[in-house]
Amino acid sequence: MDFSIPQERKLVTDLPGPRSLALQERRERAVSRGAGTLASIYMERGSGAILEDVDGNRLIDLGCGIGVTTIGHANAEVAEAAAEQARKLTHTLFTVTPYEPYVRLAERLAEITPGDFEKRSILVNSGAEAVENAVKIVRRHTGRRVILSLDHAFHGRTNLTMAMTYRPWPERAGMGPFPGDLYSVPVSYPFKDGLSGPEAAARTIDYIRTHIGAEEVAGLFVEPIQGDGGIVIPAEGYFAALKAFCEEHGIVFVADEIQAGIARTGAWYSIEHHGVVPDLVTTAKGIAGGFPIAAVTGRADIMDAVQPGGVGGTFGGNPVSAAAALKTLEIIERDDFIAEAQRVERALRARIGDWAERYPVVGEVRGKGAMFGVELVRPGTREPNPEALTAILRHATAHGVIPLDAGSWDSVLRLLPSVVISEALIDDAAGVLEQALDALG
Ligand code: PLZ
Repeated sequence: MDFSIPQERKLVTDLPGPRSLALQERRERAVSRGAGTLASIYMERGSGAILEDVDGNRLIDLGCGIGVTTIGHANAEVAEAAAEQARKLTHTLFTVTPYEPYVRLAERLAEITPGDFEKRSILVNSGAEAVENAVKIVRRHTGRRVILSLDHAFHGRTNLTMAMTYRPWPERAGMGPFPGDLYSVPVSYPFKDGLSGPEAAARTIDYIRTHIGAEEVAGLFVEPIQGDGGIVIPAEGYFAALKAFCEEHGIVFVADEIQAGIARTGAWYSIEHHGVVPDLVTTAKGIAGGFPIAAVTGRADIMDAVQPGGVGGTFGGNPVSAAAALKTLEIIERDDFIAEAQRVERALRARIGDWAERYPVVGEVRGKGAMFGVELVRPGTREPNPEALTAILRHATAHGVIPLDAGSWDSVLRLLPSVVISEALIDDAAGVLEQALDALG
C-alpha cells in the first residue's frame, strides 16, 4: 500500500504545538464545551496509521477516530470513489427516487453478514440511528415493547440509545427523561466476575426471568466485543446460551457491530468469534473508511415487518457515503484486511501481551484483531485505576501517540489501530506507553 505520509512518528514542536494552541483558543469561543476532546491537537491530514497535525507533527493513531478508519486514513481509492460519485449524483433521497449504490451496498451487506437466510438492509447516517431503527423494527416484528441491553454497553447518544447505554457520567447526566421499557442486564465480564460463559449466561437469564419476564421482550441488543465498555469479551459459550434462550422465547437477537464489526477483530463481524448467527446486525464506523453511513441488516421476515414509510430519513444511505462504503468493502476483501487484523493481533500480543506480568498497574491485556484493551488496576488488586489511565493518556498524547480511554470505571486503555499499522509503529507506540507505565511504578 502507498502512503502519502511516511509511516513514522516525528515531533517538530511540543504537543499541542503553537497552531493547535491558537485553534484551541478559537474553539473555546465558538464550540460548546460539551463536545469535549481527548487531546487538543488539531489534525491536518492522515495516511495509513499516521495523523499529521497543523504544526507538522506526525502522530501514531491508535484510535482511528474510535474504530472508523480501519483501512487507514484518507484512503486514496475511497477518496476517488467518493469524488466520482459526488460529481455524478449527491442526493435524491432513496425513499423519493432510488439509486444503485444503496441497492448494491444492501446486496454486499447480505453477502458478508452471518447467516445463510434471506436478508434485507436499511441504510442510515450514524450508529445510534442504526440501533434506534433496529429497536423500531424488532418492536414492530414482535409486537412487544421491552428492549434489553447488557451492562457496560454503548449504543449511542440519541435519547433512546443513550438510555440503552450503561454509563451515567458523562454521557447521560442531567439529560433525562428517558424512554421506558428498556433494561440493562448483567454481561459476562471474565476479568471481573470469573464466571464461565454458561454460568454468566445463567445469571443473565435468571435476571431477565426475575426482573422483566422473557415473554415481554422484543429484542436483546449485544456488542459481541464491547468497545466503550472497556473491550469486554464475554466468555466462551455466553452468547450461544443467550441466543438459544432468545430462540426459545421469540426474542430477536441483535448484534451491535458498530465498533467491532467490518474486519476490525479479524473477522467480518465480531459475533463470528462466538459462533452465533444473530437475527439482526447494526454496522457503522469502519464500513466506509471515514464517511458517515450505517446499516441495519438481517432476517428478511423481521426487516420486512415494517410497513413502507415506517423507516427512512433524508440523508440515509447517501450516494457518496454508499460509494465510499462499497469501495471500502472491496478493499477489505481484495487486500485481505481480515488477515491483516489477525497480523495486528499477533503483533500486539507479542509486544504488549506480557504487560500484566511486567507492570503492577496492569490487570489484564485482552483483545481480538486490532481491538485491544489494557485493564488498569490498583497494584495487587482488581480495583479500577482511572488515575493511571489519565496519566498514560497525558503522556502518550504529549509524545505523539493517540490511544483511547474506555470502561465504566474509566480504567481501560483502548487500542483501535488501523489494520495497516506496521510492526515498527506498534513497537514505537508501545515504547511510549511503557514510559508512562514505568513512571507509574
Ligand atoms: N454502538 C457499539 O461503539 C459509538 C461513540 C463516540 P454513532 N461509539 C463511539 C462518542 O463519544 O459518542 C457506537 C458504538 C456502538 C453504537 C454507537 C453509536 O454510533 O455513529 O456514534 O452514533
